[in-house]
Amino acid sequence: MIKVLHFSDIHLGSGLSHGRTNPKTGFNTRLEDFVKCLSLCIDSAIEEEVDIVLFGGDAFPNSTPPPYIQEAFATQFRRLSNLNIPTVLLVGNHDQHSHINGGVSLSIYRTLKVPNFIVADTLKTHKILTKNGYVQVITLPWLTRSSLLTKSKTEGLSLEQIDNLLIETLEPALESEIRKLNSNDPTILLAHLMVDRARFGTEKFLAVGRGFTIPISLLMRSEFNYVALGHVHKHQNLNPKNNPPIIYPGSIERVDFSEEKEQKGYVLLIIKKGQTSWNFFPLPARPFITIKANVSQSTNPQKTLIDTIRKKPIKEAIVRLNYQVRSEQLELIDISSIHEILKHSHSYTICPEILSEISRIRLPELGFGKSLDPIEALKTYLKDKNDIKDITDELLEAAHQLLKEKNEIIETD
Ligand SMILES: [Mn+2]
Repeated sequence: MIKVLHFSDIHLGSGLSHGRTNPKTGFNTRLEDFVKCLSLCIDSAIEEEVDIVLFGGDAFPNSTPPPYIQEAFATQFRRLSNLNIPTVLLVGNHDQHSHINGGVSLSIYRTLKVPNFIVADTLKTHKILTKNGYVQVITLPWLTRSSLLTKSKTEGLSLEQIDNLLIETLEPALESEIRKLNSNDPTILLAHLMVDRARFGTEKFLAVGRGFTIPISLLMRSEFNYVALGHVHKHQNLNPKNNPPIIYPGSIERVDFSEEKEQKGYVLLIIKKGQTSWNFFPLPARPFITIKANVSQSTNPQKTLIDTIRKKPIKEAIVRLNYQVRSEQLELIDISSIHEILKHSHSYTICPEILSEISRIRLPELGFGKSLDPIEALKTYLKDKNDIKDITDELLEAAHQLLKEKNEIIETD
């Protein structure tokens, strides 16, 4: 029997703008929130006496975190090393430097030869001895187009063609790792990637327009006892039949408002005689609350706004207040009293949206309930701008270029 703790997407040091300096420690409170959730994961690994810890990638928001954030990360992971718990640190897209190969922020653990630590930045099978025998972990870090393909192979191809070529190259490489496996040992695939079946929020496919995705058929293999994923911040099991479970544990703390409604946590699993059972354990991530109010029809917008805020459990939460108001109502709102109420939250932002009748009439194509792609929206905007008519084509060309670059960077989750 092998017991495993699987967690991912720590992103230590991100979202600091939602925090404030803790006067007792001098650290940003959001860094402390993330460290708390990380330390609870490590506590659990130790208390449950797991045989191995698998980290699914994205340790920090980028590949060059400041030393005090590196130190906070190392202080927690060191507890695993002290107890000789084998730990695999997989390299995610946020851990990679755009010009250097390998996971820059994590490679220090390899350089220092931290006992029982593996930094995984290549497709490789690791045969790891735990206190309960061998485990085979195939590691698949975040793939970039340049990591598998040479420039000469991709020249003149569209992004879609390059993605297809990437999958065609990955498939036999993964197959060759699978054929080398020992069928008697528990086997786990640990991968940082976007699977075509991944969802986030409500029923919305994450994959659309976000670059390279892997077909789930590549991961649904009977040779695997468990597929441990990283990258998508919403916890989900992509294979409800559990043959094998294909799990995103999600991030351990809320990185931004897009994760407002998601539960955060980690996964504990047991592989016993080829059968895998797993459980998701929630972490006490700080709540994010969006308060929406439309006071444009209210005779007492101040009261409407305060009543709306008072209905929400804002204490200790990160709050954003979005309200719609007509410009002539602005003087009816005493913003300092709104600040006074919101001060009971952990932190807050106030975003008033001033409704203007004129702009709505002028651009009906951009009206409520309509959606346009960015290029169409820009064209609609430019149609109305006589003063910049002569550079319309250049602006559109520049927009196309920007969107193309955005797709190439694939800096998603
Ligand atoms: Mn990622």
